[in-house]
Amino acid sequence: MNLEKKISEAIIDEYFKILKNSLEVDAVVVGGGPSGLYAAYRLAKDGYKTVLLDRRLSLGGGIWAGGMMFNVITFTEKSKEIFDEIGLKYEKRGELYVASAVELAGVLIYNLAKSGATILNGIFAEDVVVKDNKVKGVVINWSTVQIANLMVDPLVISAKVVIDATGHPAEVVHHLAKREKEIIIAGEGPMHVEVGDVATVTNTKEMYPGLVVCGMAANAVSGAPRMGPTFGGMLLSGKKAYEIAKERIESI
Ligand code: 48H
Repeated sequence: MNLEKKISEAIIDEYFKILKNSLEVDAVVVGGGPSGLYAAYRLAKDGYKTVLLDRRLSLGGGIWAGGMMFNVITFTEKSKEIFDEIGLKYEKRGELYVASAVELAGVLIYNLAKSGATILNGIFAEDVVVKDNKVKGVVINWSTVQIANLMVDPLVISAKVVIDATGHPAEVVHHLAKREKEIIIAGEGPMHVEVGDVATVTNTKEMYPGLVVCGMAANAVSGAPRMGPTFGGMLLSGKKAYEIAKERIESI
């Protein structure tokens, strides 16, 4: 019995099964921060074939570090319901609610993992597929290829809808904007918590047929302010992205 061979074979077979099953899906969510994790979880929970990509190995994006690496996050009354829905433990502190950043990341990742979504970590979206003036998928590669600055041609995941949940850099929208001159990126505004937290939801939209932008990326492309370590808007934005994506998928 060669157990070493069996372990390697099991990993290779299982991963290739996952990858092959991800080549044509309903939704690709690029970015596993709070907004992307929530959007992907809801889509997969509804039965849509969903892939979430993150260039890092660990999902969670900016959640873990709370504010300046103090691993506590905040949210306000208007988003309390969504934190109840995901089952997060929190405490009231004046007009704010506070919770463990680690627990929030854990709960969102756990919900996603149980939802049936495919999680491809260590893989990034380096471009989009555009056909007939619609985004039809993402061009993917290993993050290590990017880190090592290697010249390696990518592969593709086809999707009915792509969600840009890449946070401050709004990477997917930027890739598209390089070619589609009608896409104007206004850039992120300076800190204004009350405005920024609401604007991230208002700015969650279908930027281009087949491409939805959410979370911090939604403000980064719309010229709206940042909001610091408060996460209610992020989850509500993920929820709105899920609703828009669902409508798009159903319309095809
Ligand atoms: C694959 C990618 C790619 C790519 C990036 O930044 P995030 O946490 O995203 P959001 O928008 O859900 O949450 C923002 C929040 O964390 C935050 O930063 C806040 C509230 N800031 C306020 C302020 O004032 O600063 O996560 C984005 C994720 C990360 O995990 C990246 O690794 C990943 O996306 N990512 N994955 N392909 N091209 N680009």
